[in-house]
Amino acid sequence: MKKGTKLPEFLTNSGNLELAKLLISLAEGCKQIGRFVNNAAITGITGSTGTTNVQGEAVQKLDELSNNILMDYLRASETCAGYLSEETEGIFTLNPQGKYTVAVDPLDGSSNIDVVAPIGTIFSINERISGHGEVNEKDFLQTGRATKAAGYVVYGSSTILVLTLGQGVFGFTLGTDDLEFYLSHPDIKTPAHGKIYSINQGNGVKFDEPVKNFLTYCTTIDNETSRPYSLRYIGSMVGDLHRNLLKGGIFIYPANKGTTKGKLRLLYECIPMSFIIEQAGGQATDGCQHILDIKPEELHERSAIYIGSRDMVNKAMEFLKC
Ligand code: AHM
Ligand code: MG
Repeated sequence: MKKGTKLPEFLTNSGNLELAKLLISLAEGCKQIGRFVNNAAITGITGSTGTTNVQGEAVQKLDELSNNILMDYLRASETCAGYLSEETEGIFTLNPQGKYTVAVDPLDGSSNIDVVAPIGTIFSINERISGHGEVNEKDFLQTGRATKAAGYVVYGSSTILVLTLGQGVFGFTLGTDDLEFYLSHPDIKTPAHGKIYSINQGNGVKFDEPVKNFLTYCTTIDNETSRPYSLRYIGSMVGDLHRNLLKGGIFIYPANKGTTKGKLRLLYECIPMSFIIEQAGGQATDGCQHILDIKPEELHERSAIYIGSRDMVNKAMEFLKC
């Protein structure tokens, strides 16, 4: 499909009208979120609600608003059966006859809202296995290999929706005049090798030795592999991964010392991002296995993640020796 194609046309040509309907609603919801993000400092919706979410993290006013917007738009899609969000503990049935479930991080990197740094929405779509009626947890607890579509929207210097339906990765930039998403990045492929590593190195004292050794590798001089690599870390997974997807690089959020789990959530952060990066020719692991092969056991389960350019993730794996 050629550059400039509008998102609805791209989706309706994909041959799956139910999924297209869902994604068009989701994209409309993201446009609304983008509007609120852009105007937040004027309308006074910056800052926290004073409450914490199911993960014990401070809920920003825009987190809550974004969650409500997505639920409303996905309910209106008629084809989204069920909804899981970082912001709510349980699952919701939105359309009992719908075919798909959606897991979302409505506003990722929300600690960056008040400082105009890139933030975003991440989503993953499954085909439900329960048929019809109320959705259940099994609909959501499928491995990443079963993912039907995944994507993210970055609200940054421009707004871009990056999407995969399992046949390549496509980026759609939001036109500010007519508020339409236009295909701007057809068939994105991530470089096999990059020069960027992204990690919260301030947490270094909490990393296990293999992770520390890999970071030493990243910062050692070697002309052949363009080392030392540059450290780039926004603290917003969508922003960091979007840059690395286009330029090449590795993004790491390792497990905490002595555990196998990191900070990021499997169903609505790690799996969708891994599905996208694999579709773009990169790879993603938790240090032991491909993220997409992990069998999720809990809705808000966390995972360590090493994701990005194929050669760089392979090199990290050599250090981890799981
Ligand atoms: P959030 O979903 O509550 O915004 O948290 C996830 C974010 C990611 O976007 C980012 O990569 C990570 O948390 C940053 O964490 P840290 O501040 O520990 O480096
Ligand atoms: Mg997040």
